Amino acid sequence: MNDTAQRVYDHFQNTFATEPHLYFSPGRVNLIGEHTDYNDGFVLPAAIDKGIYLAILPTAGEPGRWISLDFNEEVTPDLTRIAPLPQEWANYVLGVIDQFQKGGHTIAPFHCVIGGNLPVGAGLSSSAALESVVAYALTDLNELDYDRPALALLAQRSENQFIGVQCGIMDMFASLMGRENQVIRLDCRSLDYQYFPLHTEGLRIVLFDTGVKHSLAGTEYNLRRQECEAGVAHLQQYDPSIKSLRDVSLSLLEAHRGELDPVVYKRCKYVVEEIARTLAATDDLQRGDLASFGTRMFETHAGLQYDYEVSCPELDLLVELVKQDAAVIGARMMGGGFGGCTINLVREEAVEALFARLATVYEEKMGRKLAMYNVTTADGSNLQEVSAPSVK
Ligand code: GAF
Repeated sequence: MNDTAQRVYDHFQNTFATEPHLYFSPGRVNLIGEHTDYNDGFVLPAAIDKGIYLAILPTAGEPGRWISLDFNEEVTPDLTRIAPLPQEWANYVLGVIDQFQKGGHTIAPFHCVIGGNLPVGAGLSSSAALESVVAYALTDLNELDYDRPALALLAQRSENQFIGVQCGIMDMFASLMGRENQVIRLDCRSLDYQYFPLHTEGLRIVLFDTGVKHSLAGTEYNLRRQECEAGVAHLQQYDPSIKSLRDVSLSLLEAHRGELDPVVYKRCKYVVEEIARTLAATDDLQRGDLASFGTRMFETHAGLQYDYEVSCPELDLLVELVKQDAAVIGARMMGGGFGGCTINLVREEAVEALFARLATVYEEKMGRKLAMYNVTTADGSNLQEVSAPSVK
């Protein structure tokens, strides 16, 4: 077990004087296909080796105590009357239980300890990892009949309904379905998926963390979704078979540009282009054409910066600084936006020097420290093998 897993396990043991089950769900990166999931488009994520650990055991009937190591908080929720709590992290757990209850299942009280090694707010999907680990563990412990894609849908509904973020399916799907050394090409409409090996010999996937998360992220995210829906609602009069931006061609959009609010037009243009770009980028990967793949990453960033307007000065600076660097094949902001990380494809031998250069300029211009994470892909949600109990 790694340090985090051990810490979570030991804390449970020390608090409850008994041995829990230990589950893990990973965070994710997304190579390309941003803000396409809730438009029924395609995404290309992979699960990573960092995420959330959950030590859990049903109680003998008494109310369950839930402990978050990262937030240093404890709650004892009443599962017979589920209502949001002031402790935000606990709502991600409650939202999942709420969905199981809506599906007709009774979830008995449990004790749990939660802890992670995923930087919170870095855009690596710590909330989806938490929802996924709870959904997976409760399914396993209660022998419920949900497969992994069904759990991803359940976790997405819990975030939409209980947390109020109208997110798509990508993050939960990647967390539950990830595979070591593979990226997932997911059709977010049908949930058809394929695994692709990542042939990036000589290259590394590197994340540069801005260390910021601007507060408008949640509201702007939901607004983007509404703007996309407004575009779809207008274009449906010309083609009633249109259900989402996935069904809109660039030529149809251009033909009706003048009728659309200019902001709605820009949002739709980005999404329509990004869906096509993601498919083309997947072909690049399969052909091993990483140069073309990298160029598309830069194009995605420009679209997110100027048309979708979900970037921020910190992310833009980090992408700008690597554009002319021959060691960087491609780079862009990743995830919902307004902070978090950029994802970069970098020649292995140049990673350290690149980080040193960026960190200096970033601190000079933004007055903040830059963090770097090297990404290792990993398997999705699982029950952890627990080494001999470490008695303290
Ligand atoms: C966030 C959301 F949770 C995802 O569903 C996705 O829309 C992403 O932003 C943008 O691609 O991570």
